[in-house]
Amino acid sequence: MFKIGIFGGSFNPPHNGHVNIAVQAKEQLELDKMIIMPTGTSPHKGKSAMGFYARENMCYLAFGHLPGFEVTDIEGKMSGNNYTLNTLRILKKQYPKNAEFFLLIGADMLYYFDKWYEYNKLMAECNVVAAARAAGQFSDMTEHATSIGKIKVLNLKVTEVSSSEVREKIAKGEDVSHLVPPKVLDYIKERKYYI
Ligand code: DND
Repeated sequence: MFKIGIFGGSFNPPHNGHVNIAVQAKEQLELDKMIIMPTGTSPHKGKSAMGFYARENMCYLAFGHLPGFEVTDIEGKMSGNNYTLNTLRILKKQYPKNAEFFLLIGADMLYYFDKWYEYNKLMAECNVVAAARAAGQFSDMTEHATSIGKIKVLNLKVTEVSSSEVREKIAKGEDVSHLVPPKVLDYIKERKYYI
C-alpha cells in the first residue's frame, strides 16, 4: 500500500526542527512520500507577512533534495482559509483509493488540534501523528492525544527551535546557521529577509 505523509506549515522560515521531524517521521512510518505543504492563508495565523512564493522556495531549499520529499503549492493557489481537511480531500483524489495518508503535526498543533476545522473528520480520513517540540513532552502529549481521539504521538529526536526564534535572532544580527538549513540561510541573507 502507498503511504503518504503530509506536513503543513507556514514555514516562515523552514528550520532544522521541521526537517528533522519530517525525515524521522518518514523513516519511522515507512512512508513512500512526504508532501511538504506551505500554507496560503493559515486558519489560525491568517496570511503570512512573508509571501507564499518565498516560503515555497525556502521549502524547496530545505526539503527538495531529500529522497521521497515533494513540495506542493496546492494551498498557495487556493482562496480563503486553507483548512487542512479540505486540502487533504483534494490531495486524496490525486492518489490511488487505497493510499494511506499521515498528517504530521508538532506539539503546539496537537494541543490546538480540537480547534481545527472538523478535526473529528480529519482524524477519520487520515492518520494524525504528532511530534514533540521540546524534551519531556512525550508522555503529556500521549495523554492529550488519547483524550482527543485517534492521534499517535511519535517518539522522535527533538530539535528545539521555532520560526519566530529564527526570525528574532536574524533581526538581532545573531547567528542562526545551527538552526536553519544552509541553502535556506543563503536565500534569506541574499534577500535580506527578517532584518
Ligand atoms: P503553522 O503555521 O503552525 O506551522 O501551521 C501548521 C499547519 O496546521 C498548517 O498546515 C495549517 O494550515 C494547519 N492548521 C492549523 C490550524 C487549523 C487548521 C489547520 C484547520 O484545518 O482548521 P509552522 O510553520 O509554525 O510549523 C509547521 C509544523 O511544524 C507545525 O505542526 C509545528 O507544530 C511543527 N513544528 C515542530 N515540530 C517539531 N519540532 C520543532 C517544530 N517547529 C515547528 N522544533
